[in-house]
Amino acid sequence: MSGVPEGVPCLLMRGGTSKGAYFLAGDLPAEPALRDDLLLRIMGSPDERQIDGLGGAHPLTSKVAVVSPSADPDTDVDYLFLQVAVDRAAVSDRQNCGNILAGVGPFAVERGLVAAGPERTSVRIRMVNSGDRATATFPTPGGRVDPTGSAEISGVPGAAAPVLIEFPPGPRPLLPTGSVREEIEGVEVTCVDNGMPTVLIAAASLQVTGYESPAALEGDRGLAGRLRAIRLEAGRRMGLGDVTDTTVPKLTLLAPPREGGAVTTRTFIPVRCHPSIGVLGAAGVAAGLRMEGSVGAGPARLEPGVDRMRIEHPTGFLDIETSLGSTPEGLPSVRRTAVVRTARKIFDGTVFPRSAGTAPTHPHPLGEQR
Ligand code: NQM
Repeated sequence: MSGVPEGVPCLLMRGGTSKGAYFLAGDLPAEPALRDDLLLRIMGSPDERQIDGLGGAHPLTSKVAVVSPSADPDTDVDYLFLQVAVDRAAVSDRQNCGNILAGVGPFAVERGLVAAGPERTSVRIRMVNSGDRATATFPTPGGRVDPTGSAEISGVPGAAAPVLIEFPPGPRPLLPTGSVREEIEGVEVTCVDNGMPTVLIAAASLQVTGYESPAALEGDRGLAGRLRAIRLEAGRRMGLGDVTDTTVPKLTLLAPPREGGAVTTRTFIPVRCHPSIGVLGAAGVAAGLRMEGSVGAGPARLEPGVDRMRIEHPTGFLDIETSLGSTPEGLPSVRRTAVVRTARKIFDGTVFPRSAGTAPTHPHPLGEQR
């Protein structure tokens, strides 16, 4: 053996407001422990700067999609999302990612898993992490993925081709605790799961306005402690067990809109404050706002009879469509969710992982999931 590390075929893509490494499942080890070790070495973790890998030193740019043909006749491809921690040697499959999802359809066409239509292509995707499904539709003029277009999304400079993502109802209850509103640590919350377990909290009930910058909120140690305590208990009540080391549930602070939208948000993922908002996180907010009696119903300004709503976040807004129905027990359920994102292939090539057995000896001392 020469000791020269083997390269792995990889497509680096921006998906929505996130960026990640996309792989065909067949190009990675099938054994999860070996796969995760390889991904840590590819992304450059654990290291606050991820200087020796593809990762961008933030949870939103330390993401991986693993894609394969689907065995399910109702979907074309399986998409496994993996969150690679930045400053810890940890890879988690406990959450989905709706932003990285935006790149999965174009990736499937690029890699020949799905044949492109002459004008546009729809790819039916099974999200392996949660069992949820999505259909992504995007332009493929002349049978090729064309990322150019006029769709703009807040948090991404310029414009690109729209990727319409439609979600049918998922297999899990929208209200994992069975309640529209409950009290945790003396604070009223609504625990919701429209593809991403999320705890909704009125910003005012935590003595913040909800209009602070992410940096200001991240720097508020008192707030961080209260959010952590709420999250641990909410995770338990939502059936997620001990969530100390997991990235779900997320927490979203809500305040009345300031830019003509339906609500203002600040989302913790779960320690860092998101510079915008996750897609499935936004889907949870949108569903939560529509539920009578939820903590979102107070700050929300909704247009009656209109499925689309504008969710404001620190760098702009995200437009999302949702409609709700109800379960036979009379609890709210989701009929449909749809959102437009953009995605772009940045680099297609071979990535060379750091050699095995060369983990940094001085990772960031913070031992908690960020
Ligand atoms: O909620 C961040 C992101 C996400 C996830 C996170 C996402 C989603 O912005 O669907 O997109 O919540 O960790 O990529």
